[in-house]
Amino acid sequence: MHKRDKVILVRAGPSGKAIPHALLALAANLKDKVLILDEATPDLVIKYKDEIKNAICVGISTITGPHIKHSLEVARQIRGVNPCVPLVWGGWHPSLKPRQTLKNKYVDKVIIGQGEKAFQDLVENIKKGKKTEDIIAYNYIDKNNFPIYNFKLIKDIEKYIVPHMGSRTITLYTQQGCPYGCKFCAINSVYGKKYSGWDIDRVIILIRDTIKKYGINGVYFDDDNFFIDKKRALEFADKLLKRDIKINWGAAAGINILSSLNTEEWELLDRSGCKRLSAGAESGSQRTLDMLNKRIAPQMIIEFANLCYKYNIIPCLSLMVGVPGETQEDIEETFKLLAMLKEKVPTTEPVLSLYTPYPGTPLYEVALKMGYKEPQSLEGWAEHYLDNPTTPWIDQSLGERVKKYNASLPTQKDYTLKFKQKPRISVYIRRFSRLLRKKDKKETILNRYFKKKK
Ligand code: B12
Ligand code: SF4
Repeated sequence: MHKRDKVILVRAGPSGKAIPHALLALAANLKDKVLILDEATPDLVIKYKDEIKNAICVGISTITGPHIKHSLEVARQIRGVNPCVPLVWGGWHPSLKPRQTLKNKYVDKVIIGQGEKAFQDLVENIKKGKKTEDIIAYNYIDKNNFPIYNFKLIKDIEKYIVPHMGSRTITLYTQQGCPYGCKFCAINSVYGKKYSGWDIDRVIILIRDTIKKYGINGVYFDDDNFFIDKKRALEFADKLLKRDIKINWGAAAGINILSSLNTEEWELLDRSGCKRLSAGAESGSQRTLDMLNKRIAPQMIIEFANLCYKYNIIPCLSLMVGVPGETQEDIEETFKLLAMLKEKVPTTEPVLSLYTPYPGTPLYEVALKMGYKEPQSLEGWAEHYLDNPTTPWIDQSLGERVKKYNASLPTQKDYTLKFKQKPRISVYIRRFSRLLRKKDKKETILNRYFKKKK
């Protein structure tokens, strides 16, 4: 008989090429050997059946939505290979719906919230044959428990290096929690309003090492809002310059915070290599923005996009329609804002979605009152995703309108062409042509990269 010697960690379904931050964080705290199965499929389970037969336990990470379907398929296959292996579920969905998740026959334990320490303790208990609670929650945010980027744990690191911003961009995650309380967002229901982030020196060291080891030239921060602590974000930009680290970078950012940056601070972002800022603009209607507790005004969204344009940064804006309580007028305001952005700041990359209620958010309660029916099983949650309206106040035609809008958006390449043909504001022509030359160069590197991969 073989010794049970490995912990298997699973993220099933497409990942958008984001590094499996959660799995790395769990793995970094374990004393045992770890096998990470990312973008796991039932076939991959067969490939690693010997490891699964000898596993101590399997940790499965999932968010709400189609990932659950993939996770269940993989869990079923794992059970087929090893009927006794404990299946431990964690991540956003199990954290938000622990009891319901536990009812599923492919779930033995659920861990709520940050899993590093809780999972480590559970694995030790499983090894010793000790009984534990079925739902485990260590309710804290602890920055010492943040993901350690031991990339060696990932079988094929090249898979996560994407041709984006730089020709070789990687995603990193350096903060957890958020003190703001946007009413559609789940974050506060798991972590309260606590927030913590890595020291910037640690982020800088990691980037320097990753450049050396993997030749990356772009970093995109997967943090919910890189600018929660404005001082920290600016310190990052400043230290990149001071330490002469040449890299393109991007991050998600709150428009409320970016609106308070002065000229010097915007220039610092530009000089440090900031190339992309993604922000939740959410709506063109002040009434809706207030309902969402966004702390911004439509005018601030336009100003943000303009400032990005001025400082050579691509503004990516996500917006939504169909928020509970929205009127037709509010919805039209959003379409008007999108049209205005297209006209005034054509570099803007907008994405429009239908509002989707997520459990644990304040608006979710409103949605339930307005007739939204909650899925009653883990399988039911697998059908819960954006643009699949199950909300009675959103009619089919709004869904069609959103789809049509998104389909009408030019690709990034089209934007490039637009700028080449007719730069809008003369004073920026020089800056942008510089940027475009770089972009052209990037595309050839990109093509070569793909050819090489083939
Ligand atoms: C990066 C990111 C993305 C990336 C990559 C997603 C991916 N597939 O990995 C992209 C851009 C593709 C994305 C898309 C979407 N996302 Co997203 N995304 C994030 C973000 C900002 C970071 C995720 C991350 O890597 N965190 C870092 C790790 C370290 O933290 P963690 O995942 O929470 O893991 C910890 C614990 O949860 C726990 N844990 C996690 N897994 C496990 C497993 C086990 C066994 C255990 C014990 C513990 C455990 O321990 C970990 C370490 O502490 C989160 C917000 C957040 N703060 O996490 C939103 C978030 C996960 N996304 C969310 C949503 C809604 C979406 C979209 C539906 C939105 C959209 N606009 O389209 C899509 C879904 C598309 C898809 N099919 O994946 C929601 C999910 C809410 C929910 N109920 O599940 C979140 C929470 C945002 C929010 N604030 O509400 N997303
Ligand atoms: S949407 Fe962003 S800023 Fe708002 S609470 Fe969530 S993480 Fe924080």
